[in-house]
Amino acid sequence: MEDFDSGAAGWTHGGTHDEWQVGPPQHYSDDPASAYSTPNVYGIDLSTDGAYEDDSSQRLNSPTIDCTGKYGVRLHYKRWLAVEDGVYDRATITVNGIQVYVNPPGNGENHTIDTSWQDEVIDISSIANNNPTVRVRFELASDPGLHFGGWNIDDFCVEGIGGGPGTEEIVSGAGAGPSNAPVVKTWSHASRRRW
Ligand SMILES: [Ca+2]
Ligand SMILES: [Ca+2]
Ligand SMILES: [Ca+2]
Repeated sequence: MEDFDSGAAGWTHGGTHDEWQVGPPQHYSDDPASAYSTPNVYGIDLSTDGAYEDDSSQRLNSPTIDCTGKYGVRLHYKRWLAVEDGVYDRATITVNGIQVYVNPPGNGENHTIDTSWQDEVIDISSIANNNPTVRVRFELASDPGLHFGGWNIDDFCVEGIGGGPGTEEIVSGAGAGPSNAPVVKTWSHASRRRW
């Protein structure tokens, strides 16, 4: 797990009007008053006015994560996100270039404004299972008007199971096996590994 509290080794960011930074959020704009795990988060503009800029296109890239031998792989992280309707501003997560999250398009009045830390779990098994090079990207693209606090990310984790003896719980369904066919697969908390 990466809690960003000792920095963010291997993470990179860039883009237009890039304001991604590691540090403590300061309740500017729609940002939280404190990190989920203190002191730090990785977020967009923690220290000036809190809000992302208009006409920005900025991304945060995880290090390469080795999921060799792992199945049922999930992205699990803490989210505090504030973004205008998706028809105007888009907050996305991609894994190896494949979109796995986008904020709802809304109707101009349904902004996504978190007011507490959200525990987010996203099934990325179809992309990440047994994949030695998994890269996660958080991105925000904004239009010329109206802006909010943007992404705040904490306790980032890609988790899966390595299989092996001694596990009992049965999971079946898409993503549970290499072929994505429904299969019986051992699964237990004891076998879940975080890295
Ligand atoms: Ca933290
Ligand atoms: Ca906007
Ligand atoms: Ca912010």
